Amino acid sequence: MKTISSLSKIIIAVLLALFAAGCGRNEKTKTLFSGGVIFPDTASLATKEMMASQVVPFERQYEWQKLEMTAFIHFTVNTFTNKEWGDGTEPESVFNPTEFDAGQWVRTLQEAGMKMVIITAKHHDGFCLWPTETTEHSVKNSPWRDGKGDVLKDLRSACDRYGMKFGIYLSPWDRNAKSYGDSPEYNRFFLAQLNELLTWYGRVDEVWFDGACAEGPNGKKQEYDWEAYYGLVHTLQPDAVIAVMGEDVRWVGTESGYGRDTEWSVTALAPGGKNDMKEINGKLGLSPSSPDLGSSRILDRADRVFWYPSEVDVSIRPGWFYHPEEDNRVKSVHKLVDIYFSSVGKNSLLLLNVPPDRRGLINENDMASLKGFRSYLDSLYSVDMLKGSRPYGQGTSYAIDNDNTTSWSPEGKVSAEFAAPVSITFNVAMLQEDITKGQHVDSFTLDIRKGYEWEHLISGTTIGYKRLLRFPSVTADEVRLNIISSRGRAHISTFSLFRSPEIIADPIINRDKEGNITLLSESPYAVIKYTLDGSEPTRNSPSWLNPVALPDGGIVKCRSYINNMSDSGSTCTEIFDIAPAKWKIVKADAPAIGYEAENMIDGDIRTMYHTPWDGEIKGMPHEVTIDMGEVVTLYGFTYTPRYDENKSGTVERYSFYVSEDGIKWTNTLSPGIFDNIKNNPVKQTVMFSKPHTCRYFRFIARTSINNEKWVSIAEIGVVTMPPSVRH
Ligand code: FUL
Repeated sequence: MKTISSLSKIIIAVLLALFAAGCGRNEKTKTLFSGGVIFPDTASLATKEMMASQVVPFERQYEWQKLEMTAFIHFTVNTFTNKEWGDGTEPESVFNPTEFDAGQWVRTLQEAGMKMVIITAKHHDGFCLWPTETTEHSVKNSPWRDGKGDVLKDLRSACDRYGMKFGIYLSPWDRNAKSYGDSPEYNRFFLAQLNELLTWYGRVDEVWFDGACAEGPNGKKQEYDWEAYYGLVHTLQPDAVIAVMGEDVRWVGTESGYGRDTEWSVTALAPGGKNDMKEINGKLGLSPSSPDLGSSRILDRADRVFWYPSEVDVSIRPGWFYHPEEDNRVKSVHKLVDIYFSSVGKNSLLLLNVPPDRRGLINENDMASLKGFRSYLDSLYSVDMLKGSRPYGQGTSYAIDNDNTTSWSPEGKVSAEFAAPVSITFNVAMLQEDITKGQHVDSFTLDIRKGYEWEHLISGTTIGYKRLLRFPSVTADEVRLNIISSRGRAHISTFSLFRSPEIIADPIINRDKEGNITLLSESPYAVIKYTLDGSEPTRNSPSWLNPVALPDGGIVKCRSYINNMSDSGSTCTEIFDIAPAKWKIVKADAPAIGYEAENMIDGDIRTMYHTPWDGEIKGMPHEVTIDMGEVVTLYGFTYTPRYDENKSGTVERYSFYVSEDGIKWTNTLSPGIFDNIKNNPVKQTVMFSKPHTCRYFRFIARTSINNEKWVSIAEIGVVTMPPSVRH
């Protein structure tokens, strides 16, 4: 932290322009609606907005929101089979962590600032991490601790040791249970599992029901008894929130880590999985991924609203489970900080997944990123420059809460001033509403005054539980918060200003079609040091100046240095296979204009091949055949989904053939599926069970994530490096 400079008076004027005049008048008698409210049939939009602003969280939702950051642990047979979704046929014998230590997980996560740990007690493969009495498919039939181990028990006692809350993820979709699809029987089985989890391990603070299910059109159709599931949780663990396919906590709608800019915790989206709720959402055309769930435009069409706050779940690695080839792809401190500002800073709770490895430990690389993340946060929040200052001025009503943070509920158009003892330079603002009184603010701006001139600093929309804003450093004599519009009287509980430590952007590693590597930095004046032999880049490594040729593939590691080489960012790694320099498209369905087939072999993930989506179009399957121009040994292939936000045409089911002569073809694997690509559309690497010598390959897209007739491919690539070299 730099020191705070010369003494000056900081005045913060709060201008409030509440759109509904007089709405605060009855503040003391205002009715609050816990959890949600149904509008009267005749309600006008203004009435709906007012009623929506009176919706407040249930106590358990409020307690949950205050945690801000929680952790996910994805751990099961997939950890050992290297899969994202097991199919339920995995033998129990594969589950055998060699150095299992739940204490190490909880200590690491607690030190990183997480307040709860949620474990995948059972993922889609059906394997239970606790010695359940409901199935044989559990730890008790694994070699781990001779079948005497219980992951949940160890986790529970570690949570007690480190003062962490404890949550469970139980996948309704179960690919192992024989009864799955026989609805009443499976519901009984699921309730029995839930009952064990909610009674054997003490207090549970979050129950996470996943919505995923990928059984094909001919697969089993299970009707879940949500009513009974929720009822059991409420009876056995009344303080636990039920998340995602639950009624208390909403999935933000993406697994990228980035929440909405405008995030209302009061939504027209109806919570949970029950049929009446699904019907409401069907009528409004809403899903958790809809861009807008709570604006006035949506309220206008809705007949009720709910307190349904958002949870941003994201993995510290590309996948949810541990994969050794992702050891180099752990999110950097820079990325984690970015995610923090886009989740916690946008009225959401961050649920960060940190998957233990095959030893049963959180990997060293993940620990390093978490450590850096925590020290960033400590440094960011070390000095609240407005701490202790209090609003004053005519017409201001205010209160100072126990934390000595600023809390005020101005009514009408008033100005309030804050006095701080010293002048400040800052680049982060934090605002909070007291959500126990509802969410009100719809838009606001911050202004600063330097000398005699006021200037606009930044605008924002919703605040909610917490809003963080970042901007280039400013020094100001006065700061003004303008509430531009609000659903009734605002209740601002915190207004703080901080100075963020400098954080070095990750270098971006690109390779073109010919195989030339370019390294880019967003940090001005950064010097990028790199290596090509797998070693860690240091000050003494070569500096990147011009493109470096890497047509045959290899490993690029690089790192940005700033401040005369005294500070550096995280190491970024990219493993490249052979460049598509000699590749030719032999066959591909005609592209939509501007989305040529060549785009999928140009090394640029920002361009894509896309088949037409309009008019008379050819449906699935779409087939592409590529001539690599030379005979190579293939160990697998890669598919990179389109880069933009719109994921339309992303492939889900596929086949992959190879050929030496372009005439005789070999099928490399039975038709495959990119597990979880719909929610987590990252680059997919598929390894074959044995290598194939070939010059041509054929990728057949059989279905896309939303069953569209068209296909989109940003890049298609091959794996010619044996797995032993890649890790
Ligand atoms: C998804 C699942 O399918 C993923 O495997 C992961 O568990 C994620 C948190 O939720 O729906």
